[in-house]
Amino acid sequence: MAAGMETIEHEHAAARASSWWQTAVVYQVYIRSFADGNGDGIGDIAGLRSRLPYLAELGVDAIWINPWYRSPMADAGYDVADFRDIDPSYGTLGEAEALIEEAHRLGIKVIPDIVPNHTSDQHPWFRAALRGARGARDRYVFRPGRGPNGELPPNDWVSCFGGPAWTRVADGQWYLHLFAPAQPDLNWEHPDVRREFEQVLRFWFDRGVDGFRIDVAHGLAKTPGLPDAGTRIPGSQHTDPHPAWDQDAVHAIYRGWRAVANRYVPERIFIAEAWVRSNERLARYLRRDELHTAFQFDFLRSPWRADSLRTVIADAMAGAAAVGAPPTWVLSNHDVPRTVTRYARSQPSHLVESEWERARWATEPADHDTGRRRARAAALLQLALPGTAYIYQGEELGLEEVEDLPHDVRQDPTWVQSGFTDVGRDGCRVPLPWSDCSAPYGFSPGGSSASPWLPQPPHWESHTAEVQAADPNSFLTLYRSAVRTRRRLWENAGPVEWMSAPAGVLAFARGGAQCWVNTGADNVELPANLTVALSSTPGVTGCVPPDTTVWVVEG
Ligand code: TEU
Ligand code: CA
Repeated sequence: MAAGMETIEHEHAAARASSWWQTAVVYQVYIRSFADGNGDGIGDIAGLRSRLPYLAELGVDAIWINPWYRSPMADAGYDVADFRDIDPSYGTLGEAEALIEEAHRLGIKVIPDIVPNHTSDQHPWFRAALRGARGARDRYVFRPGRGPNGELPPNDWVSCFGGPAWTRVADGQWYLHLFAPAQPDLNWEHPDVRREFEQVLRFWFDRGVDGFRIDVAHGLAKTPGLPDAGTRIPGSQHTDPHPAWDQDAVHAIYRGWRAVANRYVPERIFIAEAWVRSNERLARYLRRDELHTAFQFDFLRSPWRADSLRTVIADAMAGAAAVGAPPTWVLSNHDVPRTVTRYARSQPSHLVESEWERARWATEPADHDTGRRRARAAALLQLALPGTAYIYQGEELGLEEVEDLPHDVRQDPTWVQSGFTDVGRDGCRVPLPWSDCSAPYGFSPGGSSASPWLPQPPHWESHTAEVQAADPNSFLTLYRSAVRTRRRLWENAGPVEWMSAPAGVLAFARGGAQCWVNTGADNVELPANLTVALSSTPGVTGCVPPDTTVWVVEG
């Protein structure tokens, strides 16, 4: 067990002045698709452990691991049946403890995902609720239906995956699920729920984890009385107020969590996944007695256009600064189409509410060469900004969204729940290519008979980590150099100072270095006194070509 049980209240300001998480590069491990240690075609802890040296070489400060708890996998592990155990397909609790230790030895912090909005329908609490055990339904959101025989759902809320957010059980009551029917929402007004999650936090903090990414952090508290949402659907959570999202009552929960975290040394931190409608709303989660950081998703919703990117970056920095939190920069994750593919098509003129849906259904052919050039440039932009940067596994290999998965292999519940109209998120979850000339590309150990749980495209032969490690101009080599150079040029370089730049170009200085981003169609000359320290396009000096970012220093 890790040290840290003594009661130490942090001097908050002092902690903020010097903490690793304020400038961290965090790598997102989608465990199911990262590396398979036992040859069953499913990524696992043993596989992750064997690839820790790769992550150390990449130079990341921490890993965020998507849910690894015991789960029937109705939503890839976001349906948790036991928060205190590892799913057998991923390994054992002992293996998780060994992984945490070994990552720490390599200087990598470990941040699991916690899922407090809902449980699995196989969780003992929900099974008790279905049996009608006394008081058990109060831990969830059960209600009688509307209509003469209660045959209509209690309100008009819609599930994020499609269809009504309510399912009727045998005795006629309905329960709420903002996601899949196998993910019943918890009732956070119930003291059992609060107590249980604070204990789960302690369970993992005692095993040495460095923090948690909080799933659907904006969803836990619902407006009392569960009023109709009107025409607003949960999918529009990004813009409109909705009785299920971002309710003020959620903040008391996080004040309780922060008090739990504050009792540990070294510091334990929280990252909120909160889709809220403004930077002002997001900042409320980051008040000094609440969470440490929160994802800011406008960066990934921005088209590849200098004016839009500049607005998004400036707003995100101002929002975070208002509460003294570091800004966070995300280009993609396991829920949205991969960056290369978003940038591979014509770019809309402004921020897109549902950028990923647009990309999923775009009929325009994808130009992956352009997408890759822009994704490389975006990576250097991301890594030059103050605050924390998140790299979703495979981004460092320049992988594209797999848009042509056969329908019969799709696993995301979105596909079925949308009535087969939304292909969902499987295309960004395809197992990583590590080595070799054919599938499974080293994802599973040699001689394994099982295929990867989603099929990998044949051309990934030229995108393996092995091929890229040997190529000085590869994506992987760029990321490795960028993460290292970031420490030297940007880590404590101070605030962004915008510079005037031609249309289509974004330029700023931080400390003694400058970052120039050209989203336009023409070469842009660099002032003669500047030397290129790193460029997203190989072999650049003296100018910034289209779809290129350069890091420059004087002299
Ligand atoms: O996602 C929360 C969320 O709001 C998603 O609906 C997101 O908007 C959508 O995936 C975009 O297509 C989190 C997890 O990241 C996701 O993987 C889970 O499915 C979901 O919670 C339920 O736990
Ligand atoms: Ca496995």
